Amino acid sequence: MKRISLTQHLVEQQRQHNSIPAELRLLIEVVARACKTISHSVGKGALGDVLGTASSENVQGEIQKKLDIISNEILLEANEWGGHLAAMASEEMETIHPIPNRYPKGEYMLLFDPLDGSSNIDVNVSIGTIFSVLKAPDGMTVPTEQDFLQPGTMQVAAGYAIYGPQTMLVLTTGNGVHCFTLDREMGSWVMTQRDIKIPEETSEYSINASNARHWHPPMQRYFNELQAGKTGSRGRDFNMRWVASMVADVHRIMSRGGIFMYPADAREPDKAGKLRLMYEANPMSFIVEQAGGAATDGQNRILDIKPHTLHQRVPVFMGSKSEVELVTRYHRGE
Ligand code: P6P
Repeated sequence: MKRISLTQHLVEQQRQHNSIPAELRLLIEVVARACKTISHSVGKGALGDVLGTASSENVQGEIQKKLDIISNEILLEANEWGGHLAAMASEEMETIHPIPNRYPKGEYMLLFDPLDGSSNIDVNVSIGTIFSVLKAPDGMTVPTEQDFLQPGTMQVAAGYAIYGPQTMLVLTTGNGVHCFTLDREMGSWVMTQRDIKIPEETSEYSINASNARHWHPPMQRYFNELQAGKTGSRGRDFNMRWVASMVADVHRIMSRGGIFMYPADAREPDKAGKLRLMYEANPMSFIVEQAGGAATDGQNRILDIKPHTLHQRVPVFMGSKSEVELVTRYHRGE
C-alpha cells in the first residue's frame, strides 16, 4: 500500500466524499497532534515524573492519575485557539468546557476520554485517547450540556489513539476506518491500514470474568456457552483476552475480530455498566460499525441511544457482528 500522511488522507476524503470541510480537517489534525504530545508524555514513564496518582478525583469519583490530568490539559490547550470548536467535554471534567471568549468559535463540539485505561498507566500496559466529534446544533449561541446530548448517529468523526509498542491513530469520518502509525523520527502519522474490516465470526471474547457471579441471566448463559466450548452448544472452543484498557481490547478486535463486553450487573442495579456513552461507547461504536462490526447495549444499537446526561454509562457489547447479534438476542429473550 502506498504510504500517505494523515493530511493527504483527509484531503483525499474531502475530494472523494465532500465529508471533511476545512474546519473538520483542522480539528482532526489538531487532535492527532495532541495525541502525539500525549504519546510523548506517556512514553516518559517514571523518567518524566508523570506516573502515580494526582491528589484529586474526577466526576466519576475515580482517583485521577497525573497523566489523566496532563492528557486532558494537552487536549484542551491544543483545541481552544483554532476557531474550529464551540465547546469540549471530557471524562475528566464535570461540566462542558466552552471555548474562551478571547478565541473565535466554530461549528464543532469535541468530546474525549483523554487517557482511557488509566489503571494500566503505572504497569506499562497499552492505554489510549478516545474522541468523538459532533456538530453544534443550528442556532446555538452559548453551548450547554444539552447541546452535546445527541445520539451517536450524529457523530461526524470518531477515533482513538493507542499508546502501545507502536503509537497508532484509528479514525473514521463515516467512510470506512483507517489506521495511521506514528513515525517518531518524522513526527508524522503515516497510513498503515486502509478500510479496516472486522471479521464477522470470531472465537475470541473480552470480558472481566471476575464479575461473573453478578451478571444477569442472559449474560451468564452466553458466557457459560463460551466457557463450555466444544463440549457445549457452541461446538467449538473460544479464547479470552482482557487488557482492562478499552482502547487496547477494541484495537485487538479491529485487528483480528472478537467481542468486547462490559455488561450491567446486579451489584448496582441503577448503574448501567461501567463505560460511558458519550466519549467511550459512541465513538468506539461508530468505528466498529464502520468496520463492519456491531455495537449494542444488549437490547438496542448503541448509536441510536438518546443521551440524557453527559456522563451517563451504558452496557457495551461490540465487535464481530455474529457474536454481538447472538448475545443481544439472548438479552432480548429471543
Ligand atoms: P475493570 C478503564 O478504566 C476502563 O474504563 C476501560 O478502559 C476498561 O475496558 C474498563 O474500564 C476496565 O474495567 O472493571 O476490568 O477494571
